[in-house]
Amino acid sequence: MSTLTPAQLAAYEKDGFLVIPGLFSAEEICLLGETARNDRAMDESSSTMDDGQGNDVRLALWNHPGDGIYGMFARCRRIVDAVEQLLQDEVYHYHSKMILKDARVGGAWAWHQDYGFWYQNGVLFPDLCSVMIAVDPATRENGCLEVLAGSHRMGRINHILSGEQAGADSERVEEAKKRLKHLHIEMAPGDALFFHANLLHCSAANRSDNARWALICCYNAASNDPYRESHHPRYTPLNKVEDSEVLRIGRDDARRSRVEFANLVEEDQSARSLDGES
Ligand SMILES: O=C(O)CCC(=O)C(=O)O
Repeated sequence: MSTLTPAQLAAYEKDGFLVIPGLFSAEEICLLGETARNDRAMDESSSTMDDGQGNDVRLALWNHPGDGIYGMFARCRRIVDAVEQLLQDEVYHYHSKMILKDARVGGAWAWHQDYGFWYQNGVLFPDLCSVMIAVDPATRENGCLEVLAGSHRMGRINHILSGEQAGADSERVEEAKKRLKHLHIEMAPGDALFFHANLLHCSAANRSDNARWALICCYNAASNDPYRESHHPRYTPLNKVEDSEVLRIGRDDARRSRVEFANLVEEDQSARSLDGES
């Protein structure tokens, strides 16, 4: 099914990202936020890193989308058909994560490309796409995502471990900033940002009184099956669901929070396998 217009496809190709306002309704997002905020397993599985400035970068991650509301978001046609159009291939679920950027303590993310990490997982091509869905309003004040438009065309940049966080080579980022537009992507709940695996992005700490949670679903092209095992899945067929399943499962208290969280601390070696600065 074709969901994106030629103009949207051209914008993604040029800028490396595309925002679709209101892709999810207020009720869908309310059910997602309520499920996540009451999800003890998500809270317990979440891992926290120091951002180097004393704030907490906290997230929960899962590899397989599952049959709960998180899975319905990740598997629904609204997203998956669009990602298949962008990557021009069948896609599979590489993982999803909830970014738990809490009020006042939510930490900053350094400039990076997602492929800077995923390269370490035996993924040969940057044929991956992430979809960030705003659960809370994302503003400059609470640390919305920032991007360098068009930076996906720079190819993969070296990533260096500094403290607990890895980031893209800062000399390249500073030069890129002189030539590319630095944009703050403010989003309303239900808006979706599709972005290329080589797009440079970061976010500031949340110093506001408002949480900024977001669901990010990541996909890999089926033809880009990693050549070796890692903590994220190799090609696993994705069972798409109709868009109406988001509400149907979201309204079902017994089913909506079903998913198996990953243990990031033990399993994720992609950042730790990078050379460190110190
Ligand atoms: O949500 C954020 O502020 C940044 C998340 C991010 O960059 C990522 O998950 O790669």
